[in-house]
Amino acid sequence: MTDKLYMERALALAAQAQYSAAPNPMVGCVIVRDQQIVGEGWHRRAGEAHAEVHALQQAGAAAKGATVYVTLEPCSHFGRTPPCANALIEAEVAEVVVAMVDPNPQVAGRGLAALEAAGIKTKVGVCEAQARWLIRGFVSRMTRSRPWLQVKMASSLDGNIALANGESQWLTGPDARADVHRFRARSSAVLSTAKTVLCDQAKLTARAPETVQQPLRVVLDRSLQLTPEAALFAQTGPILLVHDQALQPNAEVVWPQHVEHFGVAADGQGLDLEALWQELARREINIVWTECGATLAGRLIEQGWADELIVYLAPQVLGHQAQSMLQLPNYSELQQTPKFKFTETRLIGADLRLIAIPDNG
Ligand code: AOF
Ligand code: ZN
Repeated sequence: MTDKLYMERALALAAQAQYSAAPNPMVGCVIVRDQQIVGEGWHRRAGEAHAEVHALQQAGAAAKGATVYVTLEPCSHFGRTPPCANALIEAEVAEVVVAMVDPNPQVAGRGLAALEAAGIKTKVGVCEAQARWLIRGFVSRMTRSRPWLQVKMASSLDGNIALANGESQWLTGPDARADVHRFRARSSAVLSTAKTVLCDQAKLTARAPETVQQPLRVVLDRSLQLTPEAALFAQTGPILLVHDQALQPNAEVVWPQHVEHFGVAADGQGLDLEALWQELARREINIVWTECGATLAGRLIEQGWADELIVYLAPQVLGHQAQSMLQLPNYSELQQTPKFKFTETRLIGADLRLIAIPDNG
């Protein structure tokens, strides 16, 4: 097998932790000796052993002189666990092939340097694009100090989300809705607005059977409209209500323990989202999954915050009098409109799921 095939196996192992690794990155490791896989491992969750440790354990004495494939540069720091670079050196492996350098400033090349200093051969960049995409939330938080923002939309084939009278449930089928719950479960936070929460009686929890960690629920409630009676609060699990810092939450209202208020500046555009992203990154949120109406979705796209669009298209048409899925300015030239490129198309039950990322030319 080639480097690429072993690394693809390591990536598949890493992805096993897609519901549990956050805030840590998903990492997979394969140890190969004489063209045989002698050890495999992946990092299950923060605080537990790293991928390399599991793989080394499985390989035992066979690790000596072996080639190690890891989807992320082995760590060099004492975090919640000791450095993997040291463990690899002690096991006397011959070569370490990594998909990408760790963007964590505590590591950032030091793991590879330590291996090389110990006489271990290193190679970087095998399946790098796949590895980066797999841990795009972690990379975003480490390199941009903000989470990776996914914006979910569900519409009719002609891009509408509701009839003129507001009827909208349900456009997409049960498979698409189950798919949404898996996305929620893979994210660290679910973002919505007070309006959506009130209109849809949304709970914003992840209800997929795969769920290991409930995402933080973040609701933009600029003018403090929400009251503790909303369906959202019936479910325990942390909630962050973001409001205009010029307003004070009513001190007489008793909120459940799991609800926290967070004030940011606000102007004609709305709440200061940059301040929110920073706060979410501080709370180690890697991926934010957004489910909201046309106004916030339009703003996130218009202002360039949306890193990934996930669009479910239902096979029905609502017509030009229905409500569009996005509120955007009245552009006068096509050149001004936000552009994307499709990265994936897939049937989910009877609906079509499109994934697109910004195409900034
Ligand atoms: C690796 N292998 O499997 C993972 C790595 O708090 P800790 O000790 O778990 O360290 C977390 C950091 O270690 C994380 O931010 C990232 O830089 C790196 N993750 N490194 O060698 C692994 N999960
Ligand atoms: Zn490590």
